Formats: sequence, C-alpha cells, structure tokens
Amino acid sequence: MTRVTLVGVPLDCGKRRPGCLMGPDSFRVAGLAEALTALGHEVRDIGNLAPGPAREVPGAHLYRAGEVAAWTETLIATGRALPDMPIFMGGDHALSCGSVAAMAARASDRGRPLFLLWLDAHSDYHTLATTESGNLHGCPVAYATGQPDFDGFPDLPARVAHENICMIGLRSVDPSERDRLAGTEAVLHDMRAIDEHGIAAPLPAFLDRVRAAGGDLHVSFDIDFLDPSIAPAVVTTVPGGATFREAHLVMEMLCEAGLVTSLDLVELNPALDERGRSARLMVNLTESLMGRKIFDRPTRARG
Ligand code: B3U
Ligand code: MN
Ligand code: MN
Repeated sequence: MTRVTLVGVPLDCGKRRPGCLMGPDSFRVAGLAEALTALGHEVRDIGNLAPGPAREVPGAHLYRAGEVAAWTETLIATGRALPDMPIFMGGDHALSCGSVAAMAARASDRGRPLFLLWLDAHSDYHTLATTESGNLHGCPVAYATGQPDFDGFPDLPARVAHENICMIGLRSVDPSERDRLAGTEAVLHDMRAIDEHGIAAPLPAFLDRVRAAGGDLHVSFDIDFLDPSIAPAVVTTVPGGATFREAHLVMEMLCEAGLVTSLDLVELNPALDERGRSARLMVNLTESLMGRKIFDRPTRARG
C-alpha cells in the first residue's frame, strides 16, 4: 500500500494553445483516485494549487515566463513538504520545472539523490536563452539540472545530476538541445533505439542504479510519449510514439521495481480529447504503475 497525494496543477502558460488547465479535473473525472483506491492505496486529493503573483523574467521572446516562474516557486514550496507519493496532475510540462525541483529538494532533505525518468517525445532541454518558440514547456529539464539562463526563476534548492536522468520516447529534439545533451551522461533512448532494442532495454540498468544509490525516482510522463493515435488529447502531435503495449510494459516494469516516489501526468489537453479516452488511458497506465497486473511475476534477477 502506498500513500498517494494527488496535486492538481492547472498550469497552462507553458505554451500558446490553451486547454491543459482542465487536465486535473479530467483526471478526476476519469477516476484516478478511485482506481488507485481500488488497488489498495490510500489516496488524498489536496485540490488544485494556485501560483503567487508573476515574477519578473526578462526576455521579449518568452511566453508568460513570469507566470511559469511563479508556479515554479509555489510548486517547490508545496512539493518539497509533501509526504509519501505525490502525483502532479497537469497542466502542461512547464510544471515540471517546479515538480522536479521540489522532488530533488525533498530527496536531498532526506539525504538521497533524485533520479528522473523522462517519458516524452521531446527532451525539454531548452534554457530561456536557447528556446526558439519561447514556450517554457520546452525548458523543465534544463532548469532542474541547473543550467544557466533562468533569470527571474527561483534559485534551485537541489539540482538533478545528468547521470541520474533517463529519457525514453524521444523523437523531436531541437539541434541545440541535442548538442548540449550529447555532452552529458543522461541516457537518451530515442524511437530508433526502441525499434531496435525494445522499449524496456534501458530500464533494468537504470533502475539498478536508482536502487544501488538508494535514490528517489521521479517519473515525468508527457502524454506525447504515447502515439497520438491512442492519445489524441495533445497539442504537439508527434507521430511514431509508444504503443499501448509498450507504455504498459514500461509502467509494469516500474511497478515491479518498486522505486517510484513521485509522478507527473502532463500535457493532456481535454479540449482535444475524444470522449475522455486519452485521460482514461493515462489513468489506466497509472494503474499499471501502481500495481494492476494480470499475474505475479517472479522477482527479476539482478545482474
Ligand atoms: N522543442 C520545441 C517543441 C516542444 C517541446 N516540448 C513540446 N514541444 N511539447 C520547443 O518549443 O521548445
Ligand atoms: Mn514534455
Ligand atoms: Mn512532449
């Protein structure tokens, strides 16, 4: 049994097209709390957070960056103090500036490192200086790893080390992100690698590292990790994403490892959904992450 805290984060300012502010309620309507309760977990929904006043963030090309910075401040302050397993119900991916920073701070308060599993078509590794779109949902990994050029954002209480990051599902990475990530130790598993080696390939080694380090593990699940044919409620549709079965396998392997300490569910745009099916799929996948399975498996041998 896990104690789960659902945190609504109706942040919708990380990109131009509105709709993600309805995400938290969509997850509620799709029955996230009930599904986790039925699996035997203790679930508490603390409602939706609200940001403080916008901060001063310089940069004419940036879209509503002062509001993202204010959300980041709120999320760090609230998230750091959350017990047990928070699930951040977004909201767009700019919320992960705050959720990841908060979980890194919480882990460091507990004397542990934070590991980050990034399930996304995008690497979201822009800084305020490199983003061409000006949309801050493309920036959270750069912020959480402590890259420069986040003027006006709160100081990071603890940064995530690149060697503690694994990204799976990549298929839209801008050249400047690629060049800067290439110089780091982050594990980058793009769709080519998935086709060649299978979606599960990088997981056992990564999870072994989390376990060996006694780390916390934050999973940041962008809906565009999934193929848009099964999850249409997304603004930036990038074809060629994870299938239903691949996504469930990732969640089941994470569940089996028993290491996940927090989760983001982001970028769901209910205005673009088809009768709630994308929200239901995200809930379904969260159920797999939290223990729904067909049969028990013998514990995976560790190499
Ligand atoms: N890298 C591009 C596109 C993008 C990032 N995240 C999403 N789209 N969803 C950018 O705008 O930074
Ligand atoms: Mn993203
Ligand atoms: Mn994405």
